[in-house]
Amino acid sequence: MIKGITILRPVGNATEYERLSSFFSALGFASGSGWDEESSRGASFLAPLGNLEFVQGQMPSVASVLVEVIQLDAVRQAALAWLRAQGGEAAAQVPAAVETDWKSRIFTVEPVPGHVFSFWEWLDPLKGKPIAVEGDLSAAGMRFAIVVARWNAVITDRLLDGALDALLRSGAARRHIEIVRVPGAWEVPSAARAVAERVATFGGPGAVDAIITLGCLIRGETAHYEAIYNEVARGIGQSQQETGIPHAFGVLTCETLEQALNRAGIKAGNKGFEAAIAAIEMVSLRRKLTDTENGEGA
Ligand code: DLZ
Repeated sequence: MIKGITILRPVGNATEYERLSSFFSALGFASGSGWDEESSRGASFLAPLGNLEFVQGQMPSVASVLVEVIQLDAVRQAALAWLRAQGGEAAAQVPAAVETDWKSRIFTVEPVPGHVFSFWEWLDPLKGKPIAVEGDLSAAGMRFAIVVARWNAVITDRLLDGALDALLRSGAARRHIEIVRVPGAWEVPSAARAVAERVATFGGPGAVDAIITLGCLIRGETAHYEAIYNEVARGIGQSQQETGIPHAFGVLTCETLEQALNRAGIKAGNKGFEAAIAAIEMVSLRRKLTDTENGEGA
């Protein structure tokens, strides 16, 4: 019946409110819905897990709000960068992470006077991790097809570069990557389907472990944009579901060319790279889930 815990922290004024919100956003917290009413407002920040701890005896010398993270050093760098952007002597305000007596590392930061937070991570990265079956990120021995649309080639060529980079750097052999070019996003599902069905039809040669689909639809330049992208997404999803071959979705749907460029390696990562990584993970996961010989899977 319990759903979650909310810790309310009164803030002195609007500046502090904005600064704390900005700090927590900069560290990657997801925003909750919050509220904004006449007499008060609330900025909410979510974490996937929460707990309330009562401590008897000596309190650990940490802030009363403890945030568990992975990649503590990266979080500290993000905190430093945020403080630097605010001006002031940032480094002095964020002491280096130190080891605790509970097998973890921790640093404490006070982004706004009176609001102290401690960020920490387990020394053993597996500690506290929920037990789960997960795919690995090694592509060695895996076979892939990349189905890529020529339309908006300035974008899709970058997506293709990103996907190849991810596959090759993860250990895939170049000869195990087939590139299939199609006119536009509209043609991606049927080509992907043809490749996926080779597995069932021919078995060995030509069979691939996963398909990476790449394309770019730009609303401003695409007639019936919604209709097209719905069909493209549906067709790729259907091919995946009906053939059982993982299909990674790297078809961008963007408002503008600038947004598309940002998602093709300029500012917001390269979605081709991300799709290829997802494909590798899904092949590995599928193998684990269906590997009955080694006691995993069904
Ligand atoms: C026709 C068209 C248009 C207007 N816009 C795009 C687009 O933004 N991205 C894309 O990948 N393809 C586009 N196409 C081409 C269609 O996907 C398809 O190739 C043609 O309609 C031929 O069937």
